[in-house]
Amino acid sequence: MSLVVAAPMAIVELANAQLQQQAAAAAKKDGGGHELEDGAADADTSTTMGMSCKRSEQQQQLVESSSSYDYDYGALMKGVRHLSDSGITRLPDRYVLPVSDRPGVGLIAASSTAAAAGGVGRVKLPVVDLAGLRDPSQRAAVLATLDDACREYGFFQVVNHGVGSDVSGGMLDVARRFFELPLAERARHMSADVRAPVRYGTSFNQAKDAVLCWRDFLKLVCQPLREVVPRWPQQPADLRDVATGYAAASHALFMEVMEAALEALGIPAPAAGGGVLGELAALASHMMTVNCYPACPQPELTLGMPPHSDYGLLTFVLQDHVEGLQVLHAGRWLTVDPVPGSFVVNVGDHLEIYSNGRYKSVLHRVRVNSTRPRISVASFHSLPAERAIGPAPELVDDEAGNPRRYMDTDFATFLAYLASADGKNKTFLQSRKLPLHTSS
Ligand SMILES: O=C(O)CCC(=O)C(=O)O
Repeated sequence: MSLVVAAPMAIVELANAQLQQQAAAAAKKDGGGHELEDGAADADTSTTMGMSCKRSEQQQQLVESSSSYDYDYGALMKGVRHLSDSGITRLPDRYVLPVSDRPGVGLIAASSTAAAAGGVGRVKLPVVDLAGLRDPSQRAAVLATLDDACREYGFFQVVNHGVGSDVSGGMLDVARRFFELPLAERARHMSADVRAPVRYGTSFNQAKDAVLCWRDFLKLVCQPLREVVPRWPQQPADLRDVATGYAAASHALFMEVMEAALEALGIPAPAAGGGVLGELAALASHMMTVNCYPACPQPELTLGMPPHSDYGLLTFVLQDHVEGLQVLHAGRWLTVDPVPGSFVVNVGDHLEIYSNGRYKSVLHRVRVNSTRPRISVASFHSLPAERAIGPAPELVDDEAGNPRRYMDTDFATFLAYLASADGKNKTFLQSRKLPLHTSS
């Protein structure tokens, strides 16, 4: 990555860019005595270096000494919406990050840097205009923007995409109403099985996080859509209809942007039904995570989600009007300005591997705030889990100085990484990198 922040993005804040290290020993049982799959909670969508949210020895002692804010683990597994609704005014110890991992670290330095760079406290991600992409006279220019964004930031926003506000607004609305349901109704969907078509839970990886994150989630497997929908929640009564429409729209958008990304990478368009696009049209993996970040009594001490990258090809994030998503760029955490009606799109680990490192799967995290609850819907798109992904042959050329940079990867490799010692010290992507024999 370049060490200079390029023009389209304004710097919002400088936070510590260090990744957190391995969490303390995984909790094997939740409060209700249910067995939890080790490392499974977010294995379907995201990867951190180790499982972040390390607890310092001092914090551990605090927890063990049972302060009044050290809630029982089982109670915390009811989630942060439950805690927030109970009117707490202090963050339970279990959510307090070590000082060096807190979101405000480096803020003062960031403000002055932002001022020097003319930043106004908001980040505008590069804009990919799909109306332009659909216009033959503008397509090349839009592809160039997409290519730059994926190389430099790994993030961009998509506008003029044609997904109606009834579809995306409806999705955000039904998501909000889901988290307003009584806890007993939401809790019906708790599951330790990562392959379950529906899973409700809390934190990032509730089976492993030593420090919990201020997030509740609902994960919906979206492929094959017709088969999985009957297993989705029946409450709110319109959830299945609304989420089905949204999932179909998200998949169509993904296919269009993926086609553009392959063209921008210079990978020749295959005959109909061929190539990666043909495979994706026949069978893709698609998971939707609905995130709920309630107002938090002490947001400066915790995160809604720790630094992580996404496992698939592309992720599409729909967010309400409340900011919170931060992207790591050139060692700085940049807060994404939620542009109404747009989707924030990011490159996942699979696309970094497939592009042989030309496109970047970058770390991102979520901050929370003390007054406004936030809802986001992240749609993770990729090839089927068992399909091994390696660099596209068109992008590997030893003689031109483009050696193969990554090993082949599939979901089994990912699970093995989570269980291995490597998971303590490297990101998943780092673990898939081949040693290069040149200085580059
Ligand atoms: O809430 C957001 O804006 C981002 C969500 C995210 O990064 C995720 O679900 O992996």
